[in-house]
Amino acid sequence: MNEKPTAAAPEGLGRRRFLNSAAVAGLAGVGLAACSEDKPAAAGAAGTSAAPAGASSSSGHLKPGELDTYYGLWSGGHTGDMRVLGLPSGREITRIPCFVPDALVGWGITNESKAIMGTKPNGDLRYTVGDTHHVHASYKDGNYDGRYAWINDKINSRIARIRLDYFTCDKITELPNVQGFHGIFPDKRDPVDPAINYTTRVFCGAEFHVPLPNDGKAADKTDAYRTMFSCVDAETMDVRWQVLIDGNCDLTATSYDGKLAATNQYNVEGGVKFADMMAAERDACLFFHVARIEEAVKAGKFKTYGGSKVPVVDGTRKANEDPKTALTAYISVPKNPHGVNASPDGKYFICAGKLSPTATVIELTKVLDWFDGKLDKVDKAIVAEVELGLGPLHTAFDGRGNAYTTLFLDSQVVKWNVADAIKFHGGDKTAKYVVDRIDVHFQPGHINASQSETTKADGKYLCVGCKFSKDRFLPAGPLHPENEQLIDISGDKMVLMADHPVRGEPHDFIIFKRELLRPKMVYTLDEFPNAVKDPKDSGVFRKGKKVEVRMTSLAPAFSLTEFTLKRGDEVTLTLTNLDKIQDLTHGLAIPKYNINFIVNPQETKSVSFIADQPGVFWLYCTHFCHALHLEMRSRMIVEA
Ligand code: RUQ
Ligand code: CUA
Ligand code: CA
Repeated sequence: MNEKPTAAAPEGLGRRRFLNSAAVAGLAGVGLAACSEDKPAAAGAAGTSAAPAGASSSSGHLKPGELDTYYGLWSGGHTGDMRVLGLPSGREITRIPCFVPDALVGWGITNESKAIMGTKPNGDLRYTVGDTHHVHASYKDGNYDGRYAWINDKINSRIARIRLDYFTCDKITELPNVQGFHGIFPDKRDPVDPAINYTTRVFCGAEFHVPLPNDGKAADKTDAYRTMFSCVDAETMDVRWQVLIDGNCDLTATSYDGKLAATNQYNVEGGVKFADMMAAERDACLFFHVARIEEAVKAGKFKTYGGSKVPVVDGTRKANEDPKTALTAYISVPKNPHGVNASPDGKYFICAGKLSPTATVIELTKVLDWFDGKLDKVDKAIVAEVELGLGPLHTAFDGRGNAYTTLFLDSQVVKWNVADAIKFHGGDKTAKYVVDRIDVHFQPGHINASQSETTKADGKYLCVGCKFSKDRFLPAGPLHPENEQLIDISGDKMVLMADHPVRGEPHDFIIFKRELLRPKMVYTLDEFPNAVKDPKDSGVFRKGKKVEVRMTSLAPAFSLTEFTLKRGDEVTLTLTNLDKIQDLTHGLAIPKYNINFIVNPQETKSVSFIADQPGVFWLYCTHFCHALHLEMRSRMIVEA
């Protein structure tokens, strides 16, 4: 077990070698300590293998052993998690639980995950449902920097942060004063300090307007309902400030210079009934002047609402009519728009019309001109409003000047050229801005292209999230999967490459080059203050009724073969996995105590429970780790 990884046998093979030789060693009764000489892999899967840099065929099908060239981060929808895909194959590699418990990793079971998810005073989880829609990652110099991704929970207005080194959720923040938190986008740099060329804020738009405070006393006063746009600190995950607005927020976009954020609005009417929300012919794309908002907060020009201490500035139309002091600008766009996306050249935001067959192109320098008093009407920042087809929703980009918009009602993707659309809108009716159309199956919502909303948009792959799959897959009962379709956009014509069923229901996703991530494949013990660093530190430590059980795992054994508790003990069990080899994960289940979780190499987790059921309980390893995996058990005795 002391051979060093070679180029021909990359570190990723550590576990296979381990399994082969450790099985023999284990069966022969030889100790396994030598295995820890196997070097933990530092930089992991991305880019270390000899896999060719492309799909083997136009279907996106990769040969066995070939690695994908792109990562995809997908929202899981109401499974409340984030999914990690490899592209172009479309293979799902893992799911990262954040808002909803997960029985594999023990998310919502372990003390560490419960602390992130949030608990009630009795220790139970505060929420066990979630509805994730939008995933976005942190930026540096206009491209993803591999630090973080963020994802929203629409149901309980929470934002989760995923560390992209370990692919785990490390913080969750609940936004105050709002409901229906939907759009999310990190800033791409600081609006004033040029040295800060990376993400420090995440903007969050909330859809539903509610009475403020929402205490059940003012449900009838619907014209006093408001929603807010929130700014969350990327590092601390505290809510820095909020903006009170008219209308609602739907999706969110940010400019490459850090100066502007925007949200599209489908309900400027402020309707609380279905028909009221579609009354107006035009709604809005609402812009936020980030630097001015932060100045206003600094100057104390804010209020607070309910029990929250978060400063709230006034971004309503009435309070922001003077461009020289305005914090916000409402640009009129038709009708119930959905989606606002930033073009990779940094020039435009594009709103899709949904109930209007158009897309509206807004030039950002002109929006800034309005704020500077150099443009008399902010609506003059609209440089194109062109027909695309029925039900336009979301837009992606190829970095060659083309936009790709989903047409929900037409079940199509339309490829159109932004510069030609602007020419056409400007009066040149010979400008043919529609380049291509392709049928998709069926009713597409989200769309994204490889590297789309970065300065490195590369125009290779386009993925379309089709909301209905009808007859595209084997029938499997009334719940149909959705259909994620992959399209090759490297040529003039779009080419459909593959259908992929996914369990409901992903919304948005991002696709980026695998080189941008350097995941760590093994933890370090020091990351866990409660680690049990040596099997000799294992044992049962009692202080009255409070009992700590500390143990380690090292294939194929737990450090405690048995331990004894008394009925009624308040137990905290801490488990550190001392195995150092990549992919050597153990699980720990406690029958009848509703406990299961895994520990990855060098990881520590803990669970707390009351030993209220007397008897003998076989704790066992739930994650296949070794030829003697079945034998990997510990006997928990709870005395009556
Ligand atoms: S929304 S189908 Cu939740 Cu992203 Cu547009
Ligand atoms: Cu340890 Cu299976
Ligand atoms: Ca409307």
